[in-house]
Amino acid sequence: MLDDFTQLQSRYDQQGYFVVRNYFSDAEISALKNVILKFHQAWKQDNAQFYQQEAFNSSLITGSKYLAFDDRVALFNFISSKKMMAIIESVIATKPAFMNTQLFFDPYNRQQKNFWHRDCQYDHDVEAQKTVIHDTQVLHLRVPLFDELGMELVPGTHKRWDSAEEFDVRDERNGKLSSDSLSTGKAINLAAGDLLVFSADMIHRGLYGLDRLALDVLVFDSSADFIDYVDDDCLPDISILDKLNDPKLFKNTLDLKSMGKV
Ligand SMILES: O=C(O)CCC(=O)C(=O)O
Repeated sequence: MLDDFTQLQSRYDQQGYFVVRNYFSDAEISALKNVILKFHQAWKQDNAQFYQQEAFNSSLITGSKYLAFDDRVALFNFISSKKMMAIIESVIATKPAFMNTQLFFDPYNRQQKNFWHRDCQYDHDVEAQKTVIHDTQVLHLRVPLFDELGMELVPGTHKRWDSAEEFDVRDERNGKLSSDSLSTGKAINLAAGDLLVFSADMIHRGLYGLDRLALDVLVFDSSADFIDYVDDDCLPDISILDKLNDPKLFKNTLDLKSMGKV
């Protein structure tokens, strides 16, 4: 079921992503779904207008706003479970740190189109993007809760700049739209139980449809400068830490937070 971890690391290095098929059991997905659906219902109610107008994801799933204590414990334990940590550490061997979670769903408006992007484009202008894609990147671990069309990725773009075709589409230049197809795109269909790992800064887009619901866990290398992206409320407090089987992923983040405060 699980490849040799060194292979995963080299696949990630070369392609910017890998998929582990059938990694989670039905019981694991069902327990996770139980928690995530509670979040999603409460979030949709609270954000009805945003949800109906434009949303395709929510974030801060581990926070205290929508989930009760026991559900948060269950979610933190899933994120830092042996299976998740084995994959995370296969890519970030030293001190991986938890950043955030996002939940991807189909837009309410079925006409809404998906869009190619690199996550770094929302924080950096084009010249800076050319540089930061060569720095340490945030890792997305996508856990689909239902079978879904998945994601479309451009392999190798975690380490290289866009071709002219890719840049025109991603940046909507020369009459192109960010929802146009790319000849270099590779669709990765996903089933519940699969795990997709990809670099946030590679060129990618979600594939809408099938009423998807996918949990993305975002993790970074402690040596990189991402701590300001972490919301305090998404981290476990001491009473939750006490209940986690292996809290080090979160402790690494909390350590970085406390270093920033001295
Ligand atoms: O699934 C989507 O709609 C987009 C996913 C994405 O952009 C991401 O995970 O960074």
